[in-house]
Amino acid sequence: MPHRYTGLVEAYRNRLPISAEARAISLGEGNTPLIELDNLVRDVGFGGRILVKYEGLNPTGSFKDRGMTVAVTQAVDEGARAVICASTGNTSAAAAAYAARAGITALVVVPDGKIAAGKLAQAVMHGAVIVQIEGNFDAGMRLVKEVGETSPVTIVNSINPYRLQGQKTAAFEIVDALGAAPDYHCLPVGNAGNITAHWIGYTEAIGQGTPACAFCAGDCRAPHPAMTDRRPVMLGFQASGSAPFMRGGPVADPDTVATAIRIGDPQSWEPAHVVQKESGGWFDELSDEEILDTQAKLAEREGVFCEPASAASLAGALRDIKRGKIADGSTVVCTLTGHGLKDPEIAMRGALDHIVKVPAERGAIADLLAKKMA
Ligand code: AN7
Repeated sequence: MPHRYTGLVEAYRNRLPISAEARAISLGEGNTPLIELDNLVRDVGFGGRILVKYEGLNPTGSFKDRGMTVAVTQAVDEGARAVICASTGNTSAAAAAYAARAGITALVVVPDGKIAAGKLAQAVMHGAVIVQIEGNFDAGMRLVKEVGETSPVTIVNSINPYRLQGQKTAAFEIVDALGAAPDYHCLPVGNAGNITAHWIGYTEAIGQGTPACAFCAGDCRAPHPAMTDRRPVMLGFQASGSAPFMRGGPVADPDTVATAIRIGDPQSWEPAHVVQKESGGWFDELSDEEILDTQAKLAEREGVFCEPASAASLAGALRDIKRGKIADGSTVVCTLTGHGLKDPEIAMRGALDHIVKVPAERGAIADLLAKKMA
């Protein structure tokens, strides 16, 4: 039987609060690979498994597509003609693409500078109205909420509960792929929408509802058959210069090389604490240097290229394995939230050290190869 994968809304319609008649606005998102990190596990001498959920392989290159297909499908079903978001980059890329697909307007509010080139390029190409404000993500978010109260436009940031519903499907895919939930699940944390969405997904996967879910609020009236009998310990990692969960409150002027998670006032503050408490997990922070080192190590040792923010999940996991906070023998899943090509400037910083200039002669290249193989 021919089978064309047509995205999350079709794949999980019976687990999403979307009407049976709603036309799915999809780009074939989801169904991303769960890659086993054999080399790195050997390098660090870990007796368990580390797998990365490579969300950078979604259509616009980040996990935001999971949330956006559901949020835009619902918005269009309700008759919306425009969507709006504040964004550090990936949400705006996804909103722009799905709005283009639906034939509606996307207005994206981005911080002044500090947005990765690839993400801005996407918003431009998909024809979004791009508004650059004199302020950071948090200021943009406040502005978008105000506009949403008075103008006929649907907010597609993760405060839109349909976003988290779409993003919960990543947990379903992981449980499907492993046959059970992993022992630990590590994510980079900005607004904390994604870690909350994963917890909703894992909780539904054991046949229950969760207080973090805006639809069932812990009292799921239509529980689905359990797919697994346990949930992972959830670990959330922030960049040190932008770590409100570590400081115990908002950070006024967040700064990090991982611009995707340059967020000082997380929108899912309370739900994320529910996740931490219910799962027995923790938050922690990583320096920019640790984040970039891990991004490079993953690319060099495993052939997997993620953007800086995404590397925070693996950097945290590797450190907690080393410290013994993650038990040896465990199965650990790290979400790689975005593709490395999103932020070419970061990747190219070290390029001059990597590129060797030689005359266009066979001998020069043969010499180089011989040196490398020696
Ligand atoms: C690559 O695009 O908030 O904790 O405006 O792009 O759910 O916020 C991006 C967030 C992690 C954090 N990794 O997820 C935006 C935006 C990447 C991201 C996060 C983001 P949340």
